[in-house]
Amino acid sequence: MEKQQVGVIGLAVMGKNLALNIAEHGFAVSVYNRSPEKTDELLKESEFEHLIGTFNIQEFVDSLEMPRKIIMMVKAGNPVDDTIQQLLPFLSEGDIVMDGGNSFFKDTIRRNIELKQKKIHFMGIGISGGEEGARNGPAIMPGGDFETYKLIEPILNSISAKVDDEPCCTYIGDNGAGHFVKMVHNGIEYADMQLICESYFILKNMLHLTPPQLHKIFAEWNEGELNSYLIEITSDIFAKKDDKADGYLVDKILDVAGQKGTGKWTSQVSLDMGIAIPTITEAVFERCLSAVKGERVLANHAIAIEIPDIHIENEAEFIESIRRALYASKICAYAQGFSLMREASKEYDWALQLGEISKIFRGGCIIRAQFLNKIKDAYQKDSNLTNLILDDYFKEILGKYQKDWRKVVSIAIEAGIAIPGFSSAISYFDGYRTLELPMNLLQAQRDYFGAHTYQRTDMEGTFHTNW
Ligand code: NBP
Repeated sequence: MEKQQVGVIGLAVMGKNLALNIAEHGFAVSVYNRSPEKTDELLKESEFEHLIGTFNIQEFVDSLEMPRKIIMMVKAGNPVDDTIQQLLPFLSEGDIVMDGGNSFFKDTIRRNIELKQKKIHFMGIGISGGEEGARNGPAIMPGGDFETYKLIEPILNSISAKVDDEPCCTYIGDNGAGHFVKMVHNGIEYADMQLICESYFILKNMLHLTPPQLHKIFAEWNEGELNSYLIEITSDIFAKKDDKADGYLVDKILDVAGQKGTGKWTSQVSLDMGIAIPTITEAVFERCLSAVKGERVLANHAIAIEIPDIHIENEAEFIESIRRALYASKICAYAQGFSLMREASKEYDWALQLGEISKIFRGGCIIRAQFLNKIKDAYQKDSNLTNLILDDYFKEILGKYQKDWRKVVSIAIEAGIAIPGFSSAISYFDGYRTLELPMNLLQAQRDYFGAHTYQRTDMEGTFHTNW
């Protein structure tokens, strides 16, 4: 029997759709899943003769041409190690094992080393776009040896999303680079979603807008510089009527957010590296805060404070100010994510091409947005750009929008509306551009209680004072 070109292990939402996508692009695919029901299900759904099901690991591996190209789409964590262990006895030198799940990049670095010792090529491949992306074209972030990447590039390019006919797939860097970039993508996604939710929160609570009105506003925003997948789906969400009761579905959904961990990892890694990503981290914290609904209900009853009722004179003007505040905050959130990637590139010697990364984020993935073209342009102008907010375009926008941004943040705080994303973003902007922060006092405090020493502005050296 002729051998198959690619194998996919793990046929839950992502693996199933990725296998169909690969088959649709003409590649002969073998699939395998631990529980056979999912394999049966996929075979029933598939219309491709060159997509074949296998029901044990040996049959799966034997069905593939050499060097074998195997994409794992199993749950991140131990299942990835388990699957590798199950594959190993049947693999040959030079075979390529790819992990397309959301693995933690340090696990990917470890697996890369372990498999290299066994002469198996291991690639950590970030795949973004959820179910729809996996089926119709995701953004793909491959990390590992460049030579191995070249062997799988034709497959990855053909199944990826395309923007202006260019594949949303590019080699990211060695070992864990692909999974690192996918992790930061998700961190940025957390912040982007949080900022959109805060805009909604202000519009809903201060202007008392209804879902159809919100639908219209977000649809209009999607026509301009905020144009993005997340704004588009937000507009759609506001239009959705409840099919179980009267009204709109968004109003019936419990305000408790879930999370799977990639946002948390991004924040944890940023703390380890000492890079400030407050807007991304606030987005993680806000999901945590939302999760303690019981405590929040108690607090709501216990804390009876008077909140001023603020009347907005010019609604249209205020809506435009919120749009500007959202765009400015979004720029800061992306600047934070890209700063983290810049630092990681140095720390792990990945030589990340931030312009190329912003290019592949333009299609397939959840944060796809017109605005990524501006990030691409910024890095094309200066590949060593220290921080996105120093680029001419972003600098100009932040300068132009800062008045509205400040107004929205202060009115929302006055009105008792929690906006951790907006306020952390503007504090990041102000902190980053401020010549003298109050850390002179902090250094004095540290020296006072812990003899931690300090430096002076007027002389060289390290000083300690007996306070
Ligand atoms: P899940 O993350 O829900 O994982 C389910 C798959 O893992 C099933 O095929 C399951 O097999 C398999 N599996 C488990 Br659990 N333990 C295993 C083990 N010990 N050995 C072998 N297989 C095992 O699937 P998903 O939502 O399709 O996501 C797959 C990967 O892609 C994850 O890393 C995820 O984080 C990532 N991702 C997901 C999305 C998304 O939108 N869902 C987007 C981007 C990336 P079984 O059927 O036998 O239980």
